[in-house]
Amino acid sequence: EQVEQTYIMVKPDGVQRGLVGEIISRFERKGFKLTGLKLFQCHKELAEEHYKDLKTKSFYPTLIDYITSGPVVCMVWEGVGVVASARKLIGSTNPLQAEPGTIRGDLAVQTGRNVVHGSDSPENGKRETALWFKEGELCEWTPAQAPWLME
Ligand code: YYY
Ligand code: MG
Repeated sequence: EQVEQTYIMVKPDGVQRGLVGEIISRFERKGFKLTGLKLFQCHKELAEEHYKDLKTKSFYPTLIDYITSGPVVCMVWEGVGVVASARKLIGSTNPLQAEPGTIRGDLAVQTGRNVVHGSDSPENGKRETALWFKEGELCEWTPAQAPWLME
């Protein structure tokens, strides 16, 4: 049982629509540990590096415009199995296909406005955390609830 990190981001539409608290709350209630959190205006170079695997896709330019169009909320969540579990909480990329109960299934309708990002592998969790956060911005701590979440 390996502790993983995942990079979660409320995208500009989620911030503009006032969904920050709702989205954070879902990860918090699940029982994962928050180790990084900030409101941030993303610049183009960072957006391009974050989404570099999608560079050849037709939607890439509009994706970069969207992600840089307003502030985002950057988060790092830690826990056993957090990467895959966070992807489940987020739901499918296309919100119309995302299950009810997931963030995208409950709160979004279009792929190009799907309110939240989550890393797709433990390696990308580390890569994206290092990309969006400086070392001093992350907190190592033990939540008071820890012994009540994991035996
Ligand atoms: O990891 P996830 O966000 O669910 O999807 P990705 O395939 O990594 O694509 C990243 C991002 O790109 C997606 O959240 C919306 C956007 N996008 C798009 O605008 N149109 C597509 N056909 C596919 C993805
Ligand atoms: Mg992805």
